[in-house]
Amino acid sequence: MPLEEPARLAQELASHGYTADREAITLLAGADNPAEALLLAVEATPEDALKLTAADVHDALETRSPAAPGDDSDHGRRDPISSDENRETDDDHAPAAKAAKRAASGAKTSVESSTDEGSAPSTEPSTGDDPSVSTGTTMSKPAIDRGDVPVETKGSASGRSADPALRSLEIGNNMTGRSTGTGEYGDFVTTFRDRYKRLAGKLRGRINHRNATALEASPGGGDAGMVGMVSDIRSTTSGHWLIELEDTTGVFPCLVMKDKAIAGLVDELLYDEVIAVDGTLSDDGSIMFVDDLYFPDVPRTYEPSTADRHVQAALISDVHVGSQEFMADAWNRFTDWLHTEDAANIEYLLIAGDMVEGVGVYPDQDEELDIIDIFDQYERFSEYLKQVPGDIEIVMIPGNHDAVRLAEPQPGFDEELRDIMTAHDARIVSNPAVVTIEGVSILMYHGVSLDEVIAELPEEKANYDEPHKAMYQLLKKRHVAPQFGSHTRLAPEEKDYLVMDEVPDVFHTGHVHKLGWGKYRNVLAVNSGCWQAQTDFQKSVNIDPDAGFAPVLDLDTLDMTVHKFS
Ligand code: D5M
Ligand code: FE
Ligand code: ZN
Repeated sequence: MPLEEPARLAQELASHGYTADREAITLLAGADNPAEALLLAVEATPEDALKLTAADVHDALETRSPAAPGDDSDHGRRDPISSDENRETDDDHAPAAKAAKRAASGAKTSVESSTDEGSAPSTEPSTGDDPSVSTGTTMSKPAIDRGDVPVETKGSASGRSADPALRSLEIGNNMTGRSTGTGEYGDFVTTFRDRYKRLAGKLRGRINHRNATALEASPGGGDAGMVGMVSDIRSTTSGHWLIELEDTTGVFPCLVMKDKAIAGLVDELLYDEVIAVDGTLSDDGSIMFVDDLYFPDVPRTYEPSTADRHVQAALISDVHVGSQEFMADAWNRFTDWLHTEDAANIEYLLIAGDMVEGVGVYPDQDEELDIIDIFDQYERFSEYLKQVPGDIEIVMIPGNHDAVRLAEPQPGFDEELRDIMTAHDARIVSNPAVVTIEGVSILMYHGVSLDEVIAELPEEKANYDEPHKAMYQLLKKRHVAPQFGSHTRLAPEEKDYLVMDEVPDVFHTGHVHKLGWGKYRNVLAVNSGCWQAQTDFQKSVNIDPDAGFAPVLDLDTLDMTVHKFS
């Protein structure tokens, strides 16, 4: 059998409009005549089905063999849940129904693979002690040498047959369908009050604080502390820093002297983030001299959760289908690889925005479009997505190139777009959203604020070559986009969905098209690169994208391996 048979079969199935479980592909690949088997399976599968399961293939092949029973008795042999119930349908997004379906297909899968139970999953990537993860600076990129990909045989199937019943995936902070904002000024006040309330709550216990009005009324001298939102930062003529902090009662000026150790923290500050300061009041009580400055931050002792079994998630973003620079070859290699034994433990695929190139996102962007209609772009994206094994759970959030509002939080795609992308029954959720997979919470955020953080902060604290460092800043501020106005747009909602209420175990962003990861107080920050080669604009500003990489996260250890497909 040719080496790429499984991948070729997956593509062939995609051209017929089906995705397929890996096991279904393996069964086809193991048939005497895979091409013929594929046609039989396609014929035997109802047109409204979106995914071919191992049971479908089994049925199709069995039905044909002389000894095979007829349709009815065939059903009797199978799992009690009929294949029709087991299929993914357009209108069936209810989690319970989905869980039931997955459990059902899990039951089938285990039946199908029972013959090769003994084979061990021997080809999983060895990432257990990848030192690059903790340093966050070097990359381990085991280049995919397609010659090394083991030939798929029927016998190897069980090693990578996942039991969907073991899976769990929950979505939090999803504001899709919950937008309340009208864009009025009053809405912004509501959002900022909520931001203040929630972030101040994380800081109050750390200092002895008074509100702005109380500070103003105090006679002066003595210790003072305040929790506030940064409303202004100015340097004084003598080089000190004047920070205006605002709370729900007013604004109070706080002075950070340039010779203080904490003066170095001032250039990490962004407008509208919430901090606490501690110090003394001036004799006349008009200003506070700051001795200490605190961010809501991640506790130093934070212990992330891990999955109970060896299972992996691929974290990608910025696919940019529709752009002339979309790297179809790299994408094809990636999805081919997902069908191999090497990728057997990858049961989840997270896509952090910019599925398509979009239209009118930047001036002159249309000159580099391959597909000019936005819906056609999503149609094509959906075709590319079908190459992903049907038994991988997909979660996606929008980015600034996607066809949803630009202002954040961005709701998940509307019905029209969802209808285009039904093949995988992907979870389509808001930007940002928290995805908890088998106990591991992953904060997904597209990352537009990274441009803002990188522009505002000193090079060593945030830069495009180490995007994870800019992510550390966001973790420290416990907010994905504190400052808005130049790159980031804010949509005022009743609640500030951009606040990180809980510390995530993993923080996944994209947008800057650079690959970088590292740990900040045990939280893994991953910026996942892109699938788009350098655009003319990027060339003009010297952005050298990391295109065609797939970072793969071990959910049981939170170690990362990066695979290269470009
Ligand atoms: O963002 C990709 C990266 O490139 C991100 O850092 C913004 C930057 N970028 C790309 N094109 C432009 C233009 N035309 N102006 C400003 N910044 C740009 P993405 O969201 O994929 O475009
Ligand atoms: Fe992008
Ligand atoms: Zn983007």
